[in-house]
Amino acid sequence: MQIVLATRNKGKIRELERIFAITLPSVELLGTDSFPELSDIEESEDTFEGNALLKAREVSRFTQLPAIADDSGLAVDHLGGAPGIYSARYGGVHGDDQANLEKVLREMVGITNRSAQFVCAAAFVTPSGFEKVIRAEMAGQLIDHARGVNGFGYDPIFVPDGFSETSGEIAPDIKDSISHRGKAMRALAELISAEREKWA
Ligand code: ITT
Repeated sequence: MQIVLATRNKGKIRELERIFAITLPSVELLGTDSFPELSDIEESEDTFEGNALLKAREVSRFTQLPAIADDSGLAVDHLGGAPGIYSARYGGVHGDDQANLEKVLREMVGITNRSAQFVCAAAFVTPSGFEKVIRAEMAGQLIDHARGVNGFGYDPIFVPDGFSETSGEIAPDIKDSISHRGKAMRALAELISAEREKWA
C-alpha cells in the first residue's frame, strides 16, 4: 500500500517517516517530491483541523492515492494562542524557523506566564472520499534563549512538561513518544489499520 505524505516540511517528514516505520511498517510512504507538478497549497482555513484536511484532500485528489497531512503549530497562552495556525510564517517568511522563534522570544521578554502547547491535527483522506482528522497536543514552557539542535521550528525554545531539556535537546525517539505529532499520528495509524475495509 502507498500513502503520500502531504508536506514539504523536512523536519516533519523526518518525524513522520520514523513514526510510520513503527506504526504502519507495511506502507510505502511517498513524498510530495515524487509529484513535481503538485503546486503549493494555500492554507486558507482558520483551524488546524481545517488546514490539515484541506492539504490531505488536495494531495489525494491530485495523486489519486491516500494522503496524510499534518497542520501544526505552537500556541502560546500569553499571546492568546499565537502564533497558532500562522506558526510557519510568524516571522514574515514561510519556513524561516530562526525568524519565527526570535519573534516569539522578543514578544515574551519579561513575561512570567510562559505556558505553551504544540498542537497537531493529522488528517487522512482517500480518493474514495474516506476522511478522518485527529488532534493532539504537547504542553510545556517557553525558555528565553534557544537550546539544542534536534527537531525543527520552535523546538529549541520549548521545554515539554516533565522534562528539563528542550524538545530540541531530547532524543528524537523520546520526542516522538510525547509529541503532539507522535500522539496524533499513532492514533491515525491505528485508525487507518483498523478501518481498512472502509477505505481500501
Ligand atoms: P507543510 O504545510 O508543507 O506541512 P509547514 O511548515 O507549512 O509545512 P504548518 O503550516 O503545519 O507546516 O506549520 C508548522 C509550523 O509549526 C512549523 O513550521 C514549525 O514552525 C511549527 N511546528 C510544528 N510542529 C513543530 C514541532 O514538532 N517542533 C517545532 N516546531 C513545530
